[in-house]
Amino acid sequence: TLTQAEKAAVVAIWAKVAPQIDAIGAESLERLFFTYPQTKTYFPHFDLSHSSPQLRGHGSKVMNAIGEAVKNLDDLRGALVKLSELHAYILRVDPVNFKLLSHCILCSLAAHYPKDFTPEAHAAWDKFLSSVSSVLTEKYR
Ligand code: HNI
Repeated sequence: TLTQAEKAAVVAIWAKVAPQIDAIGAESLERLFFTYPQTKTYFPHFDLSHSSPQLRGHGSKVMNAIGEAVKNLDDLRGALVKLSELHAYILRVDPVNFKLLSHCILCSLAAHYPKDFTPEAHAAWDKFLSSVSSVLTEKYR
């Protein structure tokens, strides 16, 4: 669980991301597919070229879900239950990919908000994204 200070750090950066959900989401996915091309195998039905409508659309879905998680830091499991079932039972995404996506989200945050992305903010977001990933992958077990 996140400390009060970590929760505050997550919320503070989210306030900056919220108006830019599309851009940050699409960039994070683009980083994922470019850096770890094996992750593209989950999206054979998508046009994954730079800034395609599908990339932007999916990026904003993912970031909106992160936003829901930010609003429910004390009940991540409740906030993400539907997505957890979707990723486990229907999509069957290998859990390793969640670490890769989390890393790419961190890179986008660092690139867009360099002043805000202090070591403390980095650590808080890392912990937050790994909690989100744990919830989304726990149904596999
Ligand atoms: Ni994920 C669909 C959120 C990680 C592969 N994913 C979604 C949707 C959301 C979402 C929201 C849309 C659900 C809906 O339409 O009802 N995904 C998240 C979040 C994370 C995550 C918050 C982690 C932080 N997903 C991943 C990872 C992969 C992944 C790591 C694989 C590399 N997700 C998918 C696929 C779909 C998907 C595939 C379906 C896409 C489609 O529209 O066909």
